[in-house]
Amino acid sequence: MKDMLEKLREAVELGKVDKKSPYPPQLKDQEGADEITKQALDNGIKPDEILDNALITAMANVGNKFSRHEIYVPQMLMSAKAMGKAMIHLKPFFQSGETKRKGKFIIGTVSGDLHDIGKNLVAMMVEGGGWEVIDLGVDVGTERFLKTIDENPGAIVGLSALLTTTMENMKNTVTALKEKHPSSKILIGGAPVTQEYCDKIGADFYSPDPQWAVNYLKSLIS
Ligand code: B1M
Repeated sequence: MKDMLEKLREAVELGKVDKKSPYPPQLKDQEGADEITKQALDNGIKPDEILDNALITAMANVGNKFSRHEIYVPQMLMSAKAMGKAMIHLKPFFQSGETKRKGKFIIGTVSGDLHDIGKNLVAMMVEGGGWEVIDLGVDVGTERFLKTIDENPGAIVGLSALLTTTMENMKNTVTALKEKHPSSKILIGGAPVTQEYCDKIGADFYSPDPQWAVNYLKSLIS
């Protein structure tokens, strides 16, 4: 079982999407994230174990390699693609939590920021926790968030940012949302975001990972 997770971690880290993918050349004709994830599930490995011990680990390694200039953007993209392919198999498990919706959750990656892997994980986990998720995607400007809250009064808002440069846009969005909807609850997250930053920009909650986000939403209705 451990071998399978290790194989999956390697496939994602090297950007091997599926068997027919010619990239990377050293894994030609070998199974990729698509097939290995399916096998892992068929062998009874739990989806959260696959996520934590293979996929998230792989992406962290990818990030470290990128920082050390050992890989570049195209390689990162292939890893993200492989992770996305694996997530297609995991998604139904995260979504099958409960049928009755607990409320609405609007989520998006802030303006100027195209990273969506973490945001998608949060969206998936929150949906699995029984919430209706309105996913606005990436590069979402303040106006779009405002319009969506207007259309969904009482919805909780989640903002994700992965770049230090787009954290400023997160701040602007939080300020505008709080100005127009003072009682709205705003949850923020993303690799460079911290509790200190959350306090500074006046958001309601900082979540370092999807589970904290789910727990926070739960706390709002209990
Ligand atoms: Co980019 N990138 N990237 N990138 N990328 C980072 C973030 C970076 C740290 C890499 C590095 O330099 N080491 C760096 C940012 C540096 C900084 O700002 N100080 C960086 C850079 C510089 C860039 C570009 C500028 C590169 C370039 O073009 N020169 C460019 C910017 C594009 C843009 O956004 N305008 C860019 C592009 C890309 C790709 C497109 C190639 C790809 C994104 C693909 C995609 O998302 N579809 C990519 C990737 C994959 C990464 C790394 C390697 C991985 C990010 C990721 O998905 N991690 C990343 C390095 C790293 O983080 N190790 C990096 C896995 C994901 C599960 O984690 O998103 O942190 P994360 O989410 C976590 C938590 O943060 C939390 O839950 C998740 C699970 O625990 N969370 C929330 C996230 N959002 C949340 C919201 C919440 C709650 C929790 O509530 C609402």
